[in-house]
Formats: sequence, structure tokens, C-alpha cells
Amino acid sequence: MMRFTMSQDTPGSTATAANPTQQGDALENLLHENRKFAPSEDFAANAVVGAEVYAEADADRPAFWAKQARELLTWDKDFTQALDWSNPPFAKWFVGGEVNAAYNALDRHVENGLGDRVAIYFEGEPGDSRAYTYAELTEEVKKAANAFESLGVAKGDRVAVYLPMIPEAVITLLACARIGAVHSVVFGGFSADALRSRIEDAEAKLVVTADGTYRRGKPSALKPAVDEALSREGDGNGHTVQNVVVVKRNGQDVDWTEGRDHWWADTVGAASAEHTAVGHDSEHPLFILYTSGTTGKPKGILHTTGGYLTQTAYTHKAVFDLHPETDVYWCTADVGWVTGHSYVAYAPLINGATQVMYEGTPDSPHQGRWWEIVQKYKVSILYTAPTAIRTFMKWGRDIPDKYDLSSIRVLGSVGEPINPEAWMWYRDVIGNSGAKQSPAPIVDTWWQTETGAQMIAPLPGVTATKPGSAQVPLPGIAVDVVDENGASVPNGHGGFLVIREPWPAMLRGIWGDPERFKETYWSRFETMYFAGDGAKKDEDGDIWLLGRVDDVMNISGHRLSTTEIESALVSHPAVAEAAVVGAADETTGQAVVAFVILRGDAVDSGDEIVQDLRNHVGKEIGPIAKPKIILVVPELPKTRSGKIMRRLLKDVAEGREAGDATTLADNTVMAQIAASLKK
Ligand code: 6R9
Repeated sequence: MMRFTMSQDTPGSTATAANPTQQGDALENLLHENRKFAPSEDFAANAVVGAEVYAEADADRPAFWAKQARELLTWDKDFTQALDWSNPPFAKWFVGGEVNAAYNALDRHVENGLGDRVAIYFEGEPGDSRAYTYAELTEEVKKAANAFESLGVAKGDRVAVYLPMIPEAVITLLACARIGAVHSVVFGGFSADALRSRIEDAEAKLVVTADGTYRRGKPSALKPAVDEALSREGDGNGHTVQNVVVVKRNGQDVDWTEGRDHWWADTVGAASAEHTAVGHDSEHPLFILYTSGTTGKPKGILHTTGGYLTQTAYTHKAVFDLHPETDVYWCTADVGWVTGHSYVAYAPLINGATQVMYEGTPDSPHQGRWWEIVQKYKVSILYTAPTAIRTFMKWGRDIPDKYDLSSIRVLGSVGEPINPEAWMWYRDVIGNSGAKQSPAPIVDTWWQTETGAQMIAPLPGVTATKPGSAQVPLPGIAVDVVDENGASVPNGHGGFLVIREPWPAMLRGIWGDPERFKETYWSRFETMYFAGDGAKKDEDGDIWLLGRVDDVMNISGHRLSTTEIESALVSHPAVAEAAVVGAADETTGQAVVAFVILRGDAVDSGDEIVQDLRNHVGKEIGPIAKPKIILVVPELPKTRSGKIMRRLLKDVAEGREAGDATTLADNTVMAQIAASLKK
């Protein structure tokens, strides 16, 4: 059962940062984190955005966004109205405006004399590399646009994209956007079944894929999944795909369907490099991206053009303090996820930035690969996920310490709450390399596939950052934490994260299912968007994300966050990673069950370490938070975007056969856990 109750006065909710381990403060572990790091004077003085933006945005939100839209984008036709909210929850932004995403990401930079600036430094896993200037990337996108049109793709048609992290992925997305086709990227790690259901739901006309990619030094195939997806009859009338374009990446043998399959080099390579972009309506669909919900059927999150481009570009500039002339930006997300859409394919190029794109895994061919890349390209802005940071912690600081990371000046985090220990490690080890006057600021960015762009994050030249907190709604964004009746909670209290006002990059719906859109996001609180996350306001009013509300546990009537207990466990020197679930318990309702991975150098002393960890949690949070059971495991089940699948761990904790594990990054993990528990 999902629990939506969250009491307004959780024990200890009035705790202050000064009394970290007092008993009554059981639930306030994260709020005890009272370190604060103000931006250096130098950083603040050179920051692209100052504190005045908050007041400016508060004075008139739509006007603030209209200003950003006109400053950051070149419109073919100016808009007449910033926001039309006459039919909530269906918003229209920049009404009447016409804009072309690809023109804004490419052609205009070339026209402005920036054609020779590097747009993408591509680094292949086997060590091949290639730089694309803005002029070159523009030419490739024009060719791809012509090629797709010659294959019958027209404005409004859907194109399924099943590609690895190679430049053709960005080229494909921008080519679709250029001609007004709606892309639907399916992450390369998803199965043929998942691909087929997404192709069918969106009724895609074209699929763009590759023979394969490289994974940990070995070729890894993609095309067979496309062949399989297209060979089966679906639930409905079968698929709508007419053509498949195949990038040759790893050269492995592929099956070929004559008439349907075309090599990228033959179609795109042979196409004309002349293509004029025309403006599309501001509300023209840009893409669909499927994301899992609480039910089995993935939701096709729909984003449109003008508002999405405006907010992604603004946040990319403001949150990362982007200086496009000098910065080298690297977002490690795969294009299969929303971060790879907003902060790889669109915003950096709209802003004329130079970015790094890496195809492979962080440990191929060695565990220093990322840091080698940072050193090679002098990366100055790095944007990654806490799960990656904790993995590097596990591998040890001596690995990054071997490289020159002194170019780094801003660090970003996204995807899940970042525990204070990982935050501090990120700052001290990655952000403080070389002879820096002060370590690079960390921006913890909260947002979702549905929000399209960052919503809560510090501004690095303005905010005094706090380890583990995303802190402040961005200018022009109305975020709040409310109780179960929708009333704003006072500082020091927890509740549900909501968004009170429409924002430019908000989802416009669920593809083909307007009712589900209303039901999922707009029915819990009538006039507010319900994000599905729990959050707390600290005494300063700063926001701390506590994980999905479906992960909130109720132990003997006390609310406990999985995140808080995980954070406590990970703060123990022997623990590398931890996942906590609430398992059904006859006496207490739910009981805390923890799964931990020990650090390489920690000794698994069996009962002793378990007792030690229980005591540690008791000390960090309070006796009620002590896990009833702690299981030492070799791995944790994670999705390909790095999220722990607690549902599967809950099955283990409750003694059930583990449920559907098809979206796991590594499908052997559940067997590894089962084997380790039998020992
Ligand atoms: C961008 C992305 C969205 C969910 C979201 C929340 C979690 C993302 C977070 C964070 C705490 C952050 N999440 N960023 N939690 N702090 N900085 O990840 O989109 O894949 O749709 O996931 O991820 O639970 O609701 P998506």
C-alpha cells in the first residue's frame, strides 16, 4: 500500500542544527547537517546570474520567463502572450510564437561567427575521439533532416531513437526538431519488448539505431532488439514503422531487411547539406520520453518547444554559471534519459557551449577513465549523479587524485538525493584538485522527466550551499512543501513537494492519455502539481528532498525516510552503499530492512559489523530508526539511470519471490543477492 500520510508534527521536527544527536531529534538526521559554504568572492563577482533575479521573477513570473525567452532564443515570430493558463492543467507558453530548436542550437551560432567553436568533443569507449565544430554539426543535422524527409518523415510524425551515446544521437534529435518530427528516445539498455511497446504507443514511422556500441571493452549489439521489436505482432494492429536508419558504430554483423533498413552513411551521408529551418509553433510537440510510473504501463511524457527550450537554456546558464567562451561542460547522462535530452542535446547547444560526450562506462579500460577525460579536455563544469559519486568513493580517492582536475569550477548533481558524505567527497576530492583558492561549488539540482528542466537548485554565485540539500526553487519557479491537506508547512517541517504555478518546461501531458495526466499529477492536490517526492523545509526554509513518497516508511506510527537511514548508514566508514526498505511487520506496521555493500577495505565480520551498523544508525538518527535487519550484499538492484529499485528489495525483505526485474541495469543482481543471503 502506498502511504500518503505524513504527520505535520513528526517527532523532533522542531530540532535545530545545534543538537545533532539528541534523542528526540530522531528524524532530523539530514537537518543536523549544518555546514554551509558561501561562494568565494571571486566566483560571485564573475557569476552570470546574481541575487536580483529572485525578486525580478517574483514580481511577475510570466514576464520574467518572457524576458528569458526573448533573450535566449531567436524567434521566427514573436509571441503575443507569455502564458495561457485558462484551461488548467493544460498550459500554453509563449502563445503565437514560432521558433526552431535546431536553428537556435546550431545555425544561428554559425551565422554569429562561432562556426569554428567546438560543439562536441566525442570520446568513444575504445579510445577513438572526434571533435565537431558548430559548423560541422550544423551540416550533419541539415543532412539528417533531408535524409529523414526523403524517407517520408513529415512534421508531427514520430521517430523512435535507439542509439548509444554517440554524436549521431544528438544529430538525430536535432534533425527531428528541425523538421518538426517528434522524437521518442528509448534508452539503449531497454529490451526489445520495451522498445516495441514504446514504438507502438507513439506510432513511430522511423527508427534510428546503430549496429551496436561498446560496453566495458566489448561490442554490445543494438540492432537485433530493433529487428525483434519490429518482427512481432503487437497488442494492437502491429507497428507503423516504415524505415530503419542504422549507424555503423562497432562494425558487428547485422541482419538486414531490404527496403526497410538503410545505413546512416548511405542515406544521411549522401543527403544534401542545404536545409532551411522554419519556425514551429511554440506549443508544437518536441519529444515524447517514456518514464515509469506506479503502474506497469510507462507514461509517454510530452514536451513542447518554446517553453522547454527557454527553461532548459536559462537553467543551464544560471545554475552552471555558464561562460560559453571559456567553459568546457560535461554532463555524463545518457541521451536515453531526460537529463541527456535537456542538458546534452538541447540546452548546451542553445547556449553555444562546448561539451564533452562519452560513450562508455566509467571503469573502461580503467577506473580513472572519467578523470582522464576531465584532464584531457579541461572540463570546467561536471554534471553527474550521486550513484556515480558513491561508486568513485568506493573505488577510492587515489584514483582521481592521479589526474589534474584543476579545470573544474562547478559540480552538478542530479537524479536522487545526494547524501552529505558523497557531497563532501565530491567537493573535497573532485572539486578541490590543484591549487584552488576555494573548492568548486556544488549545485544539487532537483527536477523530473515531467518538469523538463531544473526546478530546485542553488545558484553557485549566490547561494551558500548545504551538503545534501537542493535548497531553493529557481527564479520563476513556485515550489512548496505542503501537508496532506495542501497547506504549506512551516519551516522545520516535512510534507509533499508540490509546484504551485505553471512553469515553461512543464510536461504538456501524457501521450494519448489526457485523463492519466490529470489523475497522476493534478488530483492529489487540486490546483497544484504533485511531484511524488517527500521534502522538508529546514529552519532557513531551504528544501531537502527525502525521496519518493512511496519510499516513506511508517514504523510504529513514526515517519522515517529511507533516504535518512541510508544516509546514516553510508556515513559509517565501512559502508559503500546502502538501500533501505520498509518491510511489513506484524507489530510495528513496517520495519526497517537495510541492504548494505561494504567498502572494499572493510572486513565483513558478520554479526559484529551488523551490530555496529545498527548502533551507528541509532546514534545518528535515534533508536527507532535502527534497522531490524541488515543484510550485507555484493550489489544493489538499480535501473539504468542509477535508481535503486527498492520494490525488488522489499520483495526480498518480505520473503517473496522478487517481482519484475526487467528494467534492471544488471539482471544478475537479484541472483547475486539471493546467493549471498543463502550463505
Ligand atoms: C532528472 C531526473 C525524477 C525523480 C524525482 C526525485 C529524484 C531527481 C533529485 C532527486 C533528490 C535531486 N531526483 N533529482 N531527488 N535530489 N537532486 O532524475 O528525472 O528520472 O524523471 O527522476 O528523481 O525522486 O522525482 P527522473
